[in-house]
Amino acid sequence: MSAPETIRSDVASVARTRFTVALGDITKLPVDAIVNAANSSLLGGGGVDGAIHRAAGPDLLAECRSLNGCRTGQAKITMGYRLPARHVIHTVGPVWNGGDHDEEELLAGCYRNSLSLARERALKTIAFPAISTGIYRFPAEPAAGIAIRTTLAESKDGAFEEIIFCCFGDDMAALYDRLLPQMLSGA
Ligand code: AR6
Repeated sequence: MSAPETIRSDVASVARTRFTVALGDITKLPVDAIVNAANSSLLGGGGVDGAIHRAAGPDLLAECRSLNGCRTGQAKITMGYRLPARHVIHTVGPVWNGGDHDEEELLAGCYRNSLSLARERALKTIAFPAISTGIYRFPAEPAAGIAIRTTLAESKDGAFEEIIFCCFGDDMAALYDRLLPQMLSGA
């Protein structure tokens, strides 16, 4: 997988899964599925959700209308339409509200349920944005820890070839570049 507008570093592999950090726009990635940090309406919004709907075109919104929304921590799948990605997995992260409202478990659910849909469809290459860390204000470091821990646990069966953490800024990419080797070396 490669894309002109992303910079990637190959960080580590566990079993048959390669874990990669990408810096740039997730809508440019030609993977089996990109994950959308959506809201419970699934009808679009700002941030990465807005970017994905703009790049995919109106057919994505039409399919999303048929899904009857999505609960926080859950995930639903659509086609990718004009995106280079074949599918979009829409998940709804928790709004950060101090940390004692099940935010961590709900965020882990986003990663777990997204990968569960990918596994059901035999999708092998999956790119995640840093779910909940923008408009929903989840602190970046604990969010990255949850993302890595949960995706690692879900890939132990070798179902995925590549899991990409697509970071939309240097600070987020540096955080994943630091945490990934640390956390994967203990795996
Ligand atoms: N590619 C990759 N990552 C991106 C992109 C992009 N094109 N654009 C933003 N990010 P956010 P949330 C990063 O706010 O916090 C929407 O309105 C961004 O820098 O997109 O889960 C939805 O409809 C941040 O690190 O999602 C919901 O209402 C990460 O993606 C709400 O925002 C997530 O930021 C969801 O908020």
